[in-house]
Amino acid sequence: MTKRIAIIGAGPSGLAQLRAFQSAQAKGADIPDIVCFEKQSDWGGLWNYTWRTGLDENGEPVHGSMYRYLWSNGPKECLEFADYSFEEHFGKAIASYPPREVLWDYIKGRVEKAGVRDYIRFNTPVRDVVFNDETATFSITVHDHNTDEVYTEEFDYLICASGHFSTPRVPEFEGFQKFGGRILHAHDFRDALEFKDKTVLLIGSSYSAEDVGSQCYKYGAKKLISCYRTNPMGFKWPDNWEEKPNLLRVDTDTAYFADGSSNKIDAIILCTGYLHHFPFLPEALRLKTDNRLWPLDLYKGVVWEDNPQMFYLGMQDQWYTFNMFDAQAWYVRDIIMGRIPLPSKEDMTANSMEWRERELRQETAEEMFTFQGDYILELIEATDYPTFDIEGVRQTFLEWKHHKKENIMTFRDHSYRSLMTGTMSPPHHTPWIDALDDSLEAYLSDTSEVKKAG
Ligand code: FAD
Ligand code: NA7
Repeated sequence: MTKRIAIIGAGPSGLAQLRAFQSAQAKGADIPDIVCFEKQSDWGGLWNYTWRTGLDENGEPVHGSMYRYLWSNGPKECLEFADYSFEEHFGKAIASYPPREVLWDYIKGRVEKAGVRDYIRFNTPVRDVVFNDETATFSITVHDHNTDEVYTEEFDYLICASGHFSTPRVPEFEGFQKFGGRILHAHDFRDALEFKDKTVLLIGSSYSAEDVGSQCYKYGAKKLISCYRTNPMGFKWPDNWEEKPNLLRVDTDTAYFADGSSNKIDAIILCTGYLHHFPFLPEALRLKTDNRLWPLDLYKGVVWEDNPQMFYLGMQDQWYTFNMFDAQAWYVRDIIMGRIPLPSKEDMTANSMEWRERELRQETAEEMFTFQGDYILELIEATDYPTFDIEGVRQTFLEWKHHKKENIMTFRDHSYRSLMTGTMSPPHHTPWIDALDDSLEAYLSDTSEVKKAG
């Protein structure tokens, strides 16, 4: 009988899995039955923007953590699909740091071309998973919000691609109960205009603090204060942005920091990261990890070692994104299709431990993206995913890091060469700081947003 596969999530990872199977089918292979359950009403995962926060129209926790005006935080050349270039999608070369809507369009373009939408059951969150030892199958219970029906189906394989930047980590600081302004997590941040003319405190020193703060600066915040627990971000900030050590407490309108300083503030944005959260999984199948390059219990970063009928995609901290999800999806496909044999559980765990030990030795950003690049290369060498110039991507990451260090407010004005087509990206028509319209139309047009003098 044809094997059945369930995929949880139609974000970039789940879509990579659909495309991987479709590509095998296009080359003449028989593929299993596939059902992809997606909680949202459309595909694209985090890239499918929503204005909603809290609960969605069905009472489900809102998945989206992306905000208006979000532009890619790394060069698009580092995430380009090896089987579908930006040039193929847009019919021309485009600049290197596209806004969210442009990247969403690109993600959709590949899967529309592949014709895989019919595999997806939208508005259908997975509620519960049970593995039956006697039948070696998964009973997966879902809630179809289209018909308001809860039902259960049986599957031979389960691929969890539900993302891990959606459930916020929300620490509490002394005085939060009495603070008079707004306190929110970056997960609920949507429109930077809300903070125009305000003094905003950002807690955290990673990507969200850097980018949410930059959005607020761009759209007219009066002052920004970011504070760190371990290390400062250390960029050359604009004059109205101060970086301080950790927050000790707040009162109704003032924040007090570990260096003894204090500041009046209007709002607090917790940029304190996300939890790997799988409320639908039983203990025996549940990945437990923080946001890092090598979570344990996953052979080759994808196979659940305790039960190799279960896989996870995209659960690592991400330097590489779309092309890493592809590498993983092609690898998982080939295990399921019997093209890649799995070693014993002991050998899988031993292999994972070697990667973990190497991970623990990584200190610099350069070492970390080299580590992830080596991992991806190992996966793609085992499948027919088109190989690409990982060393070239590493060089692009290096340039990106350098450009950020030079000027955090202008790094998005730089251009890089595509590692897939060899084409140099053109500069964008408007410097990022002046480009207030983040729509696809504005980005792809030739019209500058900067008014010419006179
Ligand atoms: P997601 O995109 O999170 O998709 C997971 C999908 O699973 C969602 O559609 C969700 O609805 C669905 N789902 C979850 N639970 C269930 C359930 N129980 N049942 C059914 N469906 C479920 N990456 C970049 O490359 N460049 C960037 O500039 C960039 N910016 C980012 C900015 C922010 C604010 C965040 C949070 C992330 C950013 N990322 C960026 C990283 C991002 O994680 C990846 O680009 C990508 O979206 C991950 O894809 P995914 O499919 O693994 O997860
Ligand atoms: P990250 O990269 O996981 O970073 C979380 C940050 O939050 C990090 O600086 C942490 O400091 C800080 N943190 C966590 N808990 C606390 C507490 N209790 N107090 C102070 N600071 C804390 O998450 P991001 O949201 O920035 O980025 C996630 C993705 O979103 C990323 O891939 C982007 O593409 C967008 P630490 O250094 O651990 O001391």
